[in-house]
Amino acid sequence: MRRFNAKDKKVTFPVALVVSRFNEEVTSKLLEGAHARLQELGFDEGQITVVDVPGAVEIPLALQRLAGLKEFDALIALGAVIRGETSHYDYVCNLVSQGCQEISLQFKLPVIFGVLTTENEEQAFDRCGGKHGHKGKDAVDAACEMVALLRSL
Ligand code: INI
Repeated sequence: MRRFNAKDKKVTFPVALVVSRFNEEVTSKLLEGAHARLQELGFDEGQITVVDVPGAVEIPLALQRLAGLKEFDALIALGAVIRGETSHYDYVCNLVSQGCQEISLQFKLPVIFGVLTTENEEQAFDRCGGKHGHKGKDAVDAACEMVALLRSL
């Protein structure tokens, strides 16, 4: 049997994070945690690019542009879609999730989905440094694992 597992491989590489401003109290925490984790893992600032977009719907286009530059080994999408009272939620979730997946497959590049999709703000805060961990940090770990995995496959 051959098995590939890159979970604990140490790698650093050029990475870009696309961060949406909608629900900024949450997305700024996602970015803060992601950046702290990158630093912990030994990335230097020159390897890290951050691009701000207005909302989650705009994330895929920015990812597509970045992927086309061929400068990055992984891209990370950070955003927060919170249901609140509107059916807009479902459209936004579908557009951003499908868009991220399309870019990943189109460019054969890890595109990590660090976009929270929650019923309310409390659930969102629980997931960016609260009782349900930190999805910004997790996104960085997933990016590292996927880059190392693709290098080994
Ligand atoms: N964008 C988000 O990132 N999160 C949301 O919760 C959200 N809601 O609920 O509407 C949201 N909407 C804006 C959207 O992403 C676009 O920026 C906008 O529609 C312009 O294209």
